[in-house]
Amino acid sequence: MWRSLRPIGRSDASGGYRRYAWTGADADCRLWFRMQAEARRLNYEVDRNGNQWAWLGDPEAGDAVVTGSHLDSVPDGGAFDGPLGVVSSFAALDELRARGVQFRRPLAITNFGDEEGARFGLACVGSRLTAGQLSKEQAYELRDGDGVSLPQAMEAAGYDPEAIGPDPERLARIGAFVELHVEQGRALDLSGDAVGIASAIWPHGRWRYDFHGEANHAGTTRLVDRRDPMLSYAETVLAARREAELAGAVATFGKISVEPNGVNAIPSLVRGWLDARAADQGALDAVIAGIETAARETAARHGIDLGVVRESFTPVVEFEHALRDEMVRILGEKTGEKTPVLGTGAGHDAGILSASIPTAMLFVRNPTGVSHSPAEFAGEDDCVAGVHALADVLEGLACR
Ligand code: HGY
Ligand code: MN
Ligand code: MN
Ligand code: MN
Repeated sequence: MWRSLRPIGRSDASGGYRRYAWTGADADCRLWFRMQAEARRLNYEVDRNGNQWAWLGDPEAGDAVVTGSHLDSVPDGGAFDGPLGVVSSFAALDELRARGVQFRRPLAITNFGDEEGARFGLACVGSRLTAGQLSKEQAYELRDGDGVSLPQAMEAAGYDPEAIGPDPERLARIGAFVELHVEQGRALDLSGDAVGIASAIWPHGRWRYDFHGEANHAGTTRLVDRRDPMLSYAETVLAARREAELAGAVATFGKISVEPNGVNAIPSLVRGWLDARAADQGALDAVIAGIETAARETAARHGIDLGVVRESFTPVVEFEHALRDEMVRILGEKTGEKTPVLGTGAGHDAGILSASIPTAMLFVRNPTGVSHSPAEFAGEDDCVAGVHALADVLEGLACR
């Protein structure tokens, strides 16, 4: 199963993945998901927002146990972020069938669309739409770098963008959602555990900084006559690192666009995207305020007009204690050990859905700690341990 998925959307140049929403690679991933579902005689469906579901049992019966993740990636992303959760869901179902368990609740496996937001700039679009955290109007505003709108991209991929919108009836039929995910950090590597359970997702958001200066000739414009936005952008990036260290947060300017983007032209506009996260809201507020203050100071000094737009924000997610503790109990019964519980700075579909349904996450050890990079890794034994843990949790939730 893993081998049939791995080549899809993989760049020979970087070894990373380029599985962006509603592109050919995304379509190939979706076809892969459908084939896995139909090979297991699951009832396959696509919801109004393009998320894929594979059902065992009657979806209408209610109180379903759902597991899954996403198949899309960041630019040159790793092989495990998302796919490990979807592959492990199918493998855990195979294991439960091999155990001969009787399912007492409907079970579904999902692939949530556009979780990384690599193409349209907003993370978790599929799950946000279904959970009613992104309106149809807001979704219709999303555009990729070529100016293609989300509805245009969906339509080109054969989906009906008119249908998108909240799906509370679907969520009302779900009793628990569990997402298995490769750990995006080294906590499990440091603790010596193959599998962990999530306690919380840090509050995090994305801000767009627009530095407007004055385009001019790179060769004939004296330094004193320049209003160069690249200077203010650069000073703001350095300030972001300083402010993050002060606040005990993380802040990243990982994406930039420059107009007119010519080697011999002083830019008229430098647009930088900030990703900031912190273990608590106070620290996040402090780092965001500190960065914006520093940006306004450097912009004033260089005669630059500054615009700051908050593009997305996800408040802290405390996973529901009852489901989390139930998972600790189930795994403790099976393994005789206490599965570690750990927080994460990474956003997930489970984080979005936790506002609507009881959700939980399982993490699988990543000895490199690296993610959103081709260097992301999880060892085969740990992946198998993740499948066993997910199967144990699903059995405890849906079969007893
Ligand atoms: O950005 C994130 O934290 C997630 O991987 N989408
Ligand atoms: Mn990711
Ligand atoms: Mn992910
Ligand atoms: Mn996710």
